[in-house]
Amino acid sequence: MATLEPPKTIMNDDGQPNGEVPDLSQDALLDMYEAMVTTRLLNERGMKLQRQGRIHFYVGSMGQEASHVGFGAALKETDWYFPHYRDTGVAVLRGASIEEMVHQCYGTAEDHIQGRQMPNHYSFKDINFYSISSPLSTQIPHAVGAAYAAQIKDDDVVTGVAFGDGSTSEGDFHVAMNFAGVWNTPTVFLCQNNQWAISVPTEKQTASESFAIKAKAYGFDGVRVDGNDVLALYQASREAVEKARNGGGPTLIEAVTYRMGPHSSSDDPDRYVPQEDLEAWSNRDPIDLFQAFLHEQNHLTESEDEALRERIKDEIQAGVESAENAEGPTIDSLVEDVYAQVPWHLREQADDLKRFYGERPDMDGGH
Ligand SMILES: Cc1ncc(C[n+]2csc(CCOP(=O)(O)OP(=O)(O)O)c2C)c(N)n1
Ligand SMILES: [Mg+2]
Repeated sequence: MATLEPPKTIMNDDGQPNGEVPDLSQDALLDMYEAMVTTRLLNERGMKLQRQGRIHFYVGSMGQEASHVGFGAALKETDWYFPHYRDTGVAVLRGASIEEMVHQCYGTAEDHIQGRQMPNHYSFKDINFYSISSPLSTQIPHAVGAAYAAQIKDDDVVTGVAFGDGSTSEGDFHVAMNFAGVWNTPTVFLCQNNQWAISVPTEKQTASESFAIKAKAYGFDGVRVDGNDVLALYQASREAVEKARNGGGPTLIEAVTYRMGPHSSSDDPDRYVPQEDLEAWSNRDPIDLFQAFLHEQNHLTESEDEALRERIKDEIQAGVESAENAEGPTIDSLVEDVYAQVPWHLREQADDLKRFYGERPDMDGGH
């Protein structure tokens, strides 16, 4: 087996460029940084809220903020994004507000999906951010289908789709890769190889020498990129997105990264993640690298950085207060947003449920 080339990188361990830096305005760089920091801070607060019993689940992205933000930043706003469940940063980058995300985590009446999804499984149609899915890989054929539709309609749309290393073992991944290759669809695939699928390490996941190489079998290119280097991720994604937009077909990007937190709030990684691996990867924490780059290149001062973090924390706190004072979705909403006219048997069931809770006010079951 040929020796694997190291993943493409731009920043060294001190966040200083050792390669050509992509042409990005200061505003664009700072937007990416804000999205990464917001994701980390939401993650920290979300895990605490879950431990306090205030929300029932959280799936974080500690260590993977650069992987998805660098990728998302390379797409145009009119392109569609099909997220992995760790991709909070792309929703932020596309304009989702912290308040709406916190309401979603609580499943309030102000959550526009009305508590229909698990916490932080966002869905924002107005910003072309497709619904996050808990069942693995379902978004991958959807992204290829949407790209194929755009190709037929001659719409200027590229679809970007993200998933994990474990997700490549699902049939949906292979079906989607095959159709993308055959139809030459404008799709860019991002495999966030964080080395784990819950407690299953990558060596038990695949016998391939990398995840990127899987693209070869489907007739297109795969590239391995340092997933903790937001600039390298952006650069590789930019090239792939432009190629897709110009009719050059799909690309698979493997972001080589590490899951620095638990799989989710339901997991105890101390039982299987080697401490020394975690320590080694935390020396290339994606936020620390980008922070050092921005400071050194005079894009952000330490006090501006501090003020940014305080503002985000305040927004999260305001979101929590707003969500905790909001009503839950109404019982009627259970049946009213599926059919144009609610069928009689669903109306009857909703009325029964309202009567049930009406007689038991102590149960706080709905209104
Ligand atoms: C179809 C399906 N099978 C199994 C699961 C249970 N499950 C949830 S997350 C996960 C691991 C996914 O690993 P990976 O794709 O590497 O993503 P990561 O969590 O590491 O980001 C599994 C097996 C699921 N959600 N859906
Ligand atoms: Mg994984």
